[in-house]
Amino acid sequence: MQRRVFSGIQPTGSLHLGNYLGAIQNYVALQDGYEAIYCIVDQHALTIRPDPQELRANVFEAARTLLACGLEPKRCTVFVQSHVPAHTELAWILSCVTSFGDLSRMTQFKDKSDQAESKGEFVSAGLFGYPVLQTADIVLYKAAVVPVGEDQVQHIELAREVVRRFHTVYGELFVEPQALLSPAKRILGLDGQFKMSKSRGNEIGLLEPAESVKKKLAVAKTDEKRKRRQDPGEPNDCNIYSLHQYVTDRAEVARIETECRRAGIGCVECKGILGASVERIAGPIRARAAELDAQPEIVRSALKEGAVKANEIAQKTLGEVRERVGLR
Ligand code: AQP
Repeated sequence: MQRRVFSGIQPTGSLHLGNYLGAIQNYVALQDGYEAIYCIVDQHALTIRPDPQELRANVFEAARTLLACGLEPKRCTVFVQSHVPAHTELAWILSCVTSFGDLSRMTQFKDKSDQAESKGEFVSAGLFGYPVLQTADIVLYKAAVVPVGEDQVQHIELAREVVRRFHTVYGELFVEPQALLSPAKRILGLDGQFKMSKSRGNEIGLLEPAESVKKKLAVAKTDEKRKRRQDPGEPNDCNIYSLHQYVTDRAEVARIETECRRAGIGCVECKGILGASVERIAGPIRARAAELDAQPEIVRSALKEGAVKANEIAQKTLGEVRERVGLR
């Protein structure tokens, strides 16, 4: 049997360049050599209580974007989490072998609950239990490899711990998953301060028109010590330079590095080159997404077919789990 790869992506709005470089690029590459299973995790998205209409639209939007990025239903399984009920049942069972202390140490929960509390918003138990549902997502498919960005590594470590505890109590059954990081494991947002993310509003959208990306880049932070065009810059203190490393060709990146240090290139020109590099990646994705918009049945049938394949695997694993824990 081919080794399985699994990963999930939240339908919380338009996907961004951080999602693409940190995770989706790997999803596409891993379709070869693995049995690849990718999930649009709509139940995870409920932790931020989206508008129901918006959630429905975002599920379609995420599926369309993943296919536009190069996921091919013939080479992988793409499905929606809520179409496979086994995820939530297994999450409950696993929550009974998950340590409350371990969950309390999850930095993503701390960050997100702090952000919510600072705005006077409610923090749900669902947000706290998020990593248990994520563990269920992965182990249901006995996936060995999980392509993710760096922010998810702690959750995958927790998943490994939960699997070990389950095995100690009930005997070997699952595969201990391993995180797979891309070189772009933590893309900073255009504020140059926080991880690129939808909730911070510091993102370059994958389907964003080139003109809008250009406007965002124009006001994006660079090396703050470089005040005037004739001042030399320090590329290592510039987020625009850091983004170049993942999207611009190597010789051009080397030239930018040298020229920036001797004030041979200004920030405006440098941002222009970055905009063109982003467009080289995003342009074809946008074009393919527009084609899929005109043929929504391609997206819907991929998700339908994906749910059938995923349910088949998930039901088998859930049957084994029920047996082990005494639920039948
Ligand atoms: N900035 C990033 N750099 C590298 N990888 C990233 N990922 C996300 N942001 C970056 C990776 O993308 C995958 C899917 O992400 P997700 O759907 O789980 O959502 P997220 O990480 O919560 O994305 P956002 O935009 O940051 O959402 P909000 O604003 O809701 O917090 C994951 O593998 C993730 O690591």
